[in-house]
Amino acid sequence: MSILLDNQFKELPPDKSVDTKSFLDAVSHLPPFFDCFGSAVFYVIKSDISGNITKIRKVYDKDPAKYVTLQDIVEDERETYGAEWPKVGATLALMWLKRGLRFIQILLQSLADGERDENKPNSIQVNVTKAYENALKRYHGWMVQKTFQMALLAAPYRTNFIKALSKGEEVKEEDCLANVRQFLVNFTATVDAIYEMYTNLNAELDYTV
Ligand code: CIS
Repeated sequence: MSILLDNQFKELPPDKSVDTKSFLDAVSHLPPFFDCFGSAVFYVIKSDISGNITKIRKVYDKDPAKYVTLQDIVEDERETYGAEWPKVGATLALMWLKRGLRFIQILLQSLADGERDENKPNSIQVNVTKAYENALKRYHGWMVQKTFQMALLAAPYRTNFIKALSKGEEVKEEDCLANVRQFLVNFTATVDAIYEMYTNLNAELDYTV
């Protein structure tokens, strides 16, 4: 069975609010996935994403009835933190987490669309680079961009990546990509909704790290 279909995101309601508990449950399956890549550079990414998730969950666990949606958390922190907001708390953690999720969305969409380097058909570097340039590069200074270059060299081959998405089973590429397309429906809608919320609440920042 596919890891992606085992961890589908929930369909959004008409008001596009994102249920905090379902969101946290879905994204918590992401960090363990990095263990199958092997290279040390992925531990850095894993720990960054895990830190974001832990920070959001800590706020949620304080009062689940109050923080039913992600927007409840961000709006509450706007009141609580005043001038410090939005570069603080779960608002900051979600700001960065959504960029990582956008990266994954673009990467998976690019694979599903069949984009590839005809000279290196078993490489996903072209897909990873597209995702990076669209989702993360503008927020990264020179040093972190170098870290990306290292991660790119350690990127798995397409066949291994697809096998990992299929829990190590041998599956036809086309079957796996069909699962990817199905996963992307609710995943993309969720990531889009979080981006829209940050724009509407004026919570987006564009500093570089
Ligand atoms: C397959 C090849 C992938 C190559 C990936 C290359 C990615 C780019 C590498 C750049 C290295 C980034 C290292 C970290 C940089 C951080 O400095 C930066 C800023 O961090 C933030 C913190 O998060 O800084 C803030 C202060 O300014 C705060 O400290 C904040 O933390 S807070 O607020 O919580 O305290 N962070 C970033 O730039 C974010 C980097 C995200 C990178 C995401 C890369 C994802 C790669 C995924 C590849 C695998 C795809 C797998 C697809 C599906 C798997 C399915 C799994 C199950 C289903 C789960 C559903 C999601």
